[in-house]
Parts: sequence; structure tokens; C-alpha cells
Amino acid sequence: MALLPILEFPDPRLRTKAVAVEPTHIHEPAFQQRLDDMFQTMYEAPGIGLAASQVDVHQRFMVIDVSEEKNRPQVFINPEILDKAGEQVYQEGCLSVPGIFADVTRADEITVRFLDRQGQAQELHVDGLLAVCIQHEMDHLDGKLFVDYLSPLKREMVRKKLAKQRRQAAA
Ligand code: GNR
Ligand code: NI
Repeated sequence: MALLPILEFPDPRLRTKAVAVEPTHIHEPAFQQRLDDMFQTMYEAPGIGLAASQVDVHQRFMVIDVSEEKNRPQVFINPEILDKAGEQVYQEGCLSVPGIFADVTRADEITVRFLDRQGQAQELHVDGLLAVCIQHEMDHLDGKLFVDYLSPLKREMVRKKLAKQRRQAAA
């Protein structure tokens, strides 16, 4: 297992649009190892989800665990939202935008189709925090960050705050 470095805003690599995972690739030990490394990185951070894009792997998959006990790991490969309904506002954070939190409006309920870590096709209907997290991670796969939903002025304030945090951490 290995902890992977997480890219941080405004790193341009976070803007890469990820490509679909080749289904035959899922069974390769290197891919399964990467999933384990991403879970370790997510749990250690700690976070409730981690998209491959955040660890500079530009393929369409992510790991999620929204359980309290941190004992319900879920893998979503090549996710597609088939249906969405309703709206919810959730105060989001992101491991790629550390220390920043802002309200984001997203669909309240989604139906998502994906491949699991065995390469099996799955379809789930979910709501609440899991629905928020899946939408947040799918945005990463398209090169989008939650701060993109803020005004350009607020986004610039976020960029400056992160730059200042990094200067202070280095001093
Ligand atoms: O750990 C995380 N918490 C979180 C809280 C509200 C909405 C979305 C998230 S995802 C985030 C981890 C992360 O950055 N995933 O990309
Ligand atoms: Ni994120």
C-alpha cells in the first residue's frame, strides 16, 4: 500500500478530462493495487471520496466511503448518471482545495450505472451524502472542482487563501 500525493487547486492537471477505463484493465494487479492505494490515501486524509484525477491518474474511476465506521468502501468505474431528481444544498469540501468549504446545489437523488472493482456492471439509486459525493467525484473526472460553482471573485479569494496557507506552511 502507498499514500499517493493529492493534486491541489489551481494545479492545471486537475482540469484534465479523464478517459474511460478499459474493462479488461480492471482485473490487472496494478489497477487493483491503485484502488487500494487510493482507499488508503482517502482514509488517511481523511476524506469520504477520492477521484483518480486527484492523484494524477486521468481515468474514469473513484473510491468512496461515506459510512461513519469507515467500513463500507465503494468503487465506481466508468460511472454514468442515468437519472437525477430534486435538489439539495450541501456544504462541500475537497481534498484538492484544503480548508475551504462552500454550499453547492446538486441533484438530491441519482441513478448511477458503473462497473465495480470486479468489473461487474451495477446500477444504484442513491440520495443524500452518497449522491453528493458521487456527483462531486464525477465532476473531478471532467476536470471540474466545487469552487467552479462559486463566483469568479470568490474563486480568486480561494486561490489566494490557499497560496497564503502554503506560504505559511513553508515558513
Ligand atoms: O472528503 C470529502 N468530503 C466532502 C464533503 C462534502 C462534499 C463532497 C466531499 S468529497 C471530499 C473528498 C474529495 O475531495 N473528493 O474529491
Ligand atoms: Ni474533491
